[in-house]
Amino acid sequence: MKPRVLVTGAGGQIGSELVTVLVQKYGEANVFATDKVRRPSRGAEPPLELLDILDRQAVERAIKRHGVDTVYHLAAILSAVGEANPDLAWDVNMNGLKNVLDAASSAGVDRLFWPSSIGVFGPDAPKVMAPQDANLNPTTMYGVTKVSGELLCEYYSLKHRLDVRSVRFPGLISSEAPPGGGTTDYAVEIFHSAIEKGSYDCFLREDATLPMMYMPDALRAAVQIMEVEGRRVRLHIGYNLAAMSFSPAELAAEIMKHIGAFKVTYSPDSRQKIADSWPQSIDDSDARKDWGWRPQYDLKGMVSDMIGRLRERQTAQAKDV
Ligand code: NAD
Ligand code: AKB
Repeated sequence: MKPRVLVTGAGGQIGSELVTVLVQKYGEANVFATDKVRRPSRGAEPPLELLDILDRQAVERAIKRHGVDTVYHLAAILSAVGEANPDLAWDVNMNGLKNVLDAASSAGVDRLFWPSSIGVFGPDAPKVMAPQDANLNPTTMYGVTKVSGELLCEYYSLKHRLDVRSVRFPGLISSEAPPGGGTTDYAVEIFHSAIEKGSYDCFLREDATLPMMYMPDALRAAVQIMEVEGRRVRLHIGYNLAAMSFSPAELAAEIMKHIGAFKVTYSPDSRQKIADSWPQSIDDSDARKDWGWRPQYDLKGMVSDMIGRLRERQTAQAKDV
C-alpha cells in the first residue's frame, strides 16, 4: 500500500521539490502539500493547502481528514532569519515541532521525517569531519532549536511509538525554489547572479568553507531514510549527512569554468559569524553504514547541472517574452 503523506512547509526550498518527488512515487491522490503561505505554482505540483503549524488542532484535523500515515515536517525558520528574530525561531521551530509531533501521535501517524541541520554544531565541535557524537553546543537560536528538536524527536520515538527519522542536512543548493533565509543561501544566489549579471557580492568571506549538498541528493536521502526498514534506523536523532565541502572562492572558481567573465566580490555580514561557528566538513559514516546513504553529486557535477538547468530556464523564458 502506498503511504498517504502530509508535507508541512511545502512551499519552501526543500518542500517545493520534495512534493514533486513524492507525487511521482506515491501519486497525487496520496500527497498533501501544506504551508502557511501560498506561493505561485511552478505548474507540476499539487496546489498548496493553507496550514499553520502553530495551530495544533488544525494540524491534527488535516492529518485525520486526509487519512495521513506519513508526515514530512519541513516548516521552520532558518539560521539567519532566526538570529534576527529568535522569538519567532523558537516559536515555529519548537512549539511548531511539538504541535506536529503531538498531532501526529494522537492521529495515529506511523512515520515522521524532520530535518535537522549542521546548525546543531557550535565552535567547540571539530572543524574537520565533525563526528556524529561531537559536542552539540550551538551559538545560534536556530542551532538551539535543532539540538532541542532532535531530543524531542527521540523522546517521541521512545515514548509515543512515533517512528521519527531525521538527518542533519548541510547547506542545500537547488535550482527551483529560492532558499528561505539561511547562512548557506549564498551558494544558490551566486548562480542566479552569475547568469543574470555576471557578478556577485558574497555575504560570506572567500575562505568560509562549509558542508554543502545538491538538492537531488537531499531529496533522495529524505525519501531513503523514510522508506528503509526500521531495524536499519539505529538513531532517532539527526544522522550526519555529507556530500561536499567548499568555500565561496572554490565555488566561484568552478562557476568560472562555465562563465569565464564572472566577477565575485566579498562583503561579509552578520552571517559570517554563524558560518564561523559551524564545522567545515562532517563525518557521515553512521548514515552510510546504517541505511546505505551515498551522495551522487560533487562540486563539479553540481555546478555543471545547476548552470545547465538555469540556462535552460533562461532560454525558455526568453522564448515566452
Ligand atoms: P524554507 O525557509 O525554504 O521553507 C520553510 C517553509 O516553512 C516556508 O515555505 C514557510 O512559509 C513555511 N512556514 C514558516 N512558518 C510556518 C508556519 N507557522 N506554519 C506552516 N508553515 C510555515 O526552508 P527549507 O530550506 O525548505 O527547510 C526545510 C527544513 O529543512 C527546515 O527544518 C530547515 O531547518 C531544514 N534544513 C534546510 C537546509 C537548507 O539548506 N535548505 C539545511 C539544513 C536543514
Ligand atoms: C541555514 O543556512 O540556515 C541552512 C542550514 C545549513 O541549516 N541552510
